[in-house]
Amino acid sequence: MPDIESLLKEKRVFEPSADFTKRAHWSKRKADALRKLGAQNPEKFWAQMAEEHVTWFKPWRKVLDWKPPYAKWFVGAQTNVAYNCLDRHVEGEHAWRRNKAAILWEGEPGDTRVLTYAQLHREVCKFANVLKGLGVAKGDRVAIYMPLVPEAVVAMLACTRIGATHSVVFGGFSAEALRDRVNDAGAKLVVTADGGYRRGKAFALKPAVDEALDGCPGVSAVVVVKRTGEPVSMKAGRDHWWDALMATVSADCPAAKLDSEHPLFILYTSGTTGKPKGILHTTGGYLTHVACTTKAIFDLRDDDIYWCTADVGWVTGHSYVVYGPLAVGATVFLYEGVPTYPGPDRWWSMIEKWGITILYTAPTAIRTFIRLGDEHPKKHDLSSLRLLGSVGEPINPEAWIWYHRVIGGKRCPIVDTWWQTETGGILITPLPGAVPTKPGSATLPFPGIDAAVLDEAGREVPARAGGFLAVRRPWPGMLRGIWGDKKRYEDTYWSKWKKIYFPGDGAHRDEKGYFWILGRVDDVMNVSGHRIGTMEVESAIVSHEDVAEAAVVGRPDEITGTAIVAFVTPRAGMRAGRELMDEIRAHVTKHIGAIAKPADVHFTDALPKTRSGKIMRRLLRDIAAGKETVGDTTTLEDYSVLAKLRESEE
Ligand code: 7RM
Repeated sequence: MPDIESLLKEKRVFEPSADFTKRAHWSKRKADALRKLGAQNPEKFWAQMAEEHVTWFKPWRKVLDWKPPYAKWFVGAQTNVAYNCLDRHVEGEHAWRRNKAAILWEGEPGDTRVLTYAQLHREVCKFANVLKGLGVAKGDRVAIYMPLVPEAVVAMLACTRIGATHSVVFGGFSAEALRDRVNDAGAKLVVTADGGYRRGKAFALKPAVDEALDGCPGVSAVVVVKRTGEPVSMKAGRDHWWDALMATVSADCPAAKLDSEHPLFILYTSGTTGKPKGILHTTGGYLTHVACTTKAIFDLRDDDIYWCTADVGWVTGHSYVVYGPLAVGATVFLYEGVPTYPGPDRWWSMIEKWGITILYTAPTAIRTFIRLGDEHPKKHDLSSLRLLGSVGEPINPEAWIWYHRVIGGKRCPIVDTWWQTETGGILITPLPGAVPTKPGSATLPFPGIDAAVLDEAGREVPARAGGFLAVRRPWPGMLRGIWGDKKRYEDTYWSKWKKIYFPGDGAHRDEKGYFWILGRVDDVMNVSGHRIGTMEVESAIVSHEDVAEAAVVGRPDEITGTAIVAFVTPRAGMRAGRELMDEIRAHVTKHIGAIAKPADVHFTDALPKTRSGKIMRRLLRDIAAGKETVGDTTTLEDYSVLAKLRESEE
């Protein structure tokens, strides 16, 4: 388990300030009572959350139907996610929110847009009618491949309004990655844009869609948002401009009454081996989970301006940019571009300009800003901020303290939230008005969540001993499966112990029961908060004609958390050198995306393998990080390989 030593040295404790506690939605008293209820009667706790945070068309017969490892939540109930995110803020008790900003958006070039709840509701109804007009029906899958523009949110909500299941594919993925995901989900329609802006330049998306769709016979229509105005080719009969279609439809589209377990979205995430997993989430339980955690953890209020910096292509963008915040009627800020354009103070200037009150971002971003220097945030008035959040990877105490001091002005609580694509919503987190925080710890499970640190045999480990993170009871936002692969769902998450969920992370707890997450126990690399499977990168590298074999591992990196290091064996007679190195990096960018591009490429005659032929990435990780080899090497087939690899490092 990495980092146990350094984490154990962290002794600082930050009590919630009296100011914050006084106003918090979940006071210490409320949090304690709910924690108690969640432990004694979790179904009652979640039912209470479901009643308080979600509007239902039809009540449930049963809170939970648990046939491990399959859970159904709020059985027999009906609701609609778009209805909860929109309609109930424009009619009835909260109709005053009609003219409240739902989305504040800033493009990278500096253009801005504001959509009120009434306007967003109207756009979503119209786009839902567009989808229907193109033959999309309840249960169909729709792929969304877009830059971070408001239309991406409109498209997601429009799907949920009619019961189509969306699959958002991050706009930074390549044509090939898009093709695989479109085909795996069986999507019949793709929503995209001509392109977007990044680092001061327009980038194209539509050509990648055209390339991908060459191999997607199931897709019958493409809707294209005009963002950059760069020329694109439009295939007659298949491709349609967003604006043209929107001009033809009515703004009247009632929200479908959907079963609580109706498939809401599929989101692909990497595993240790094989192709990406399509994580499936459903309607009522997911909505309950994200709505109540958003309210409790971000303490979201009607006068907040909330900014979660994630792209909608990742789960954080689903749960804490779109569904959670809109369900509670918040004002959500969205920014299209990179943090450092046109200068290193872009984020801080936007926080000042828009009066952002809550900022939720990733440690990798925080580390980037630390390196850029304090002068950039210090140039701006950040006094509107009242709460900060962190997600995606363990935050090192130094980064936590910098975030607290330089960005939070020492007055903002920090919520370090642990969760996964699979968990749907946050599971381990501080409650900002109730739980004292410790830099580097995600603190305690959310009420109703039974998290623990277990050993291989499923026994709880003593305080400060490393073990496997586990969740012992089902929760409403949990994944319902892997799209089209029941066995993989059972094997990946439910085979380590009986009836206990295994997230794949290592962790330990301290004497106060606080959780300290140590990262993935498998080989998945977490680059800038994005999980990338070694297998995916390796197969991309090996697909280069001059490459015989490849293994990739992560090594610690100050900025991105993990940097990808590739060990490559060239085909016999092929020159190992600068040129091939550059080609390999370009090749990975093409096949997966720039996010997976190896930071280092080392050429080697052979890779360390077990006798059964498995590459021992554990040993490569030590070499990549410049450490001594620790642990068992008895399964290593050829010891001389290790020595040679080390030599080539020196
Ligand atoms: C939300 C998200 C999940 C993996 C997870 C962890 C790591 C996420 C934290 C964290 C330590 C945190 N979904 N992780 N949050 N580790 N502290 N607060 O990131 O599916 O993309 O990744 O990310 O390893 O298993 S994810």
